[in-house]
Amino acid sequence: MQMPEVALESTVISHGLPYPRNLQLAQAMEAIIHSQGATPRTVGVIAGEFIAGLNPAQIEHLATAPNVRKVSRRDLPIVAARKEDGATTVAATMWIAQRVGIEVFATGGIGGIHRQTSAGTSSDVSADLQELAQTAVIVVCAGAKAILDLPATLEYLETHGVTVIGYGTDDFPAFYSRSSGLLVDVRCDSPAEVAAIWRAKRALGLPGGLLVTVPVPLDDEIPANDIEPAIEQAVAEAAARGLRSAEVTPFLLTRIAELTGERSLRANLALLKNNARVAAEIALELGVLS
Ligand code: PSU
Ligand code: MN
Repeated sequence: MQMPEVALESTVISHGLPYPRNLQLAQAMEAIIHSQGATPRTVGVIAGEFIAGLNPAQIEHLATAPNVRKVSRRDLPIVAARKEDGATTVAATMWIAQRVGIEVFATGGIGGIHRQTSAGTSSDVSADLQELAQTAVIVVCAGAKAILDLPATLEYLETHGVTVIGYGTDDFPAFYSRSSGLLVDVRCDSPAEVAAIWRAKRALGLPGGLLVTVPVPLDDEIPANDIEPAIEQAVAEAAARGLRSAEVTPFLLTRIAELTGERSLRANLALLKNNARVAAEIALELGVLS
């Protein structure tokens, strides 16, 4: 039997949360997975080497070092060739996890299709979506932030054959908020139900991953009406600055955290820990029959 393992990403550590909360969070997610009886494997790049299972010193390095490169799929050959350090996004973490045979991955929010600016500039589509279409890993997240165009993001996933599961919900969660007002494809209320859909997908020979969306815990939710003004302000500022490519998501995340203060940080930490727990339960379930 394969040891139940859960992959964790490192962009959220280097670029998604401020120090020292980022380091505490990375350690807390690992501890939760351990306490469930599974093994955490935080993924990142150290001196050009892809590592699934960073040691505590390496995690601390990615939490504290300035200018660690944000590594999505397109950056993998750059950091490998130049022997750089890197913090992996959902896309790059999935790719590395699949390579070493890890089937379950816990994160906060996936990237997606960005909202159009008022100037109508062309859309920015995260490589996370394409990775879900082609790489066989179960990604456990709290949906995606409403900084994105969520209807367009779900349409993309549908077009590319990515099944979207609501864990204990019929609604696609919007990260800080428990519902986006959009529906998921199917609701699962237990790890066994998720495992059954995963096994069926594999048995049918369908490529790609599975997206398991878990609403933020009730006590830490920020209602959509409370968060929307901060999102609109941040999106407008990003457009005004002419930000592009990989800069956009970290800017929006940082700005919303600044505009909403401790409240958004608390929601962010709560949902990440909750997702670690759910991912460990799914990994254990997969281990039972494999
Ligand atoms: N959304 C969040 N927090 C994050 C990210 C997204 O709420 O930390 C990070 C993840 O690592 C995700 C990446 O894979 O941003 C997406 O970046 P881009 O949109 O540039 O693909
Ligand atoms: Mn992008």
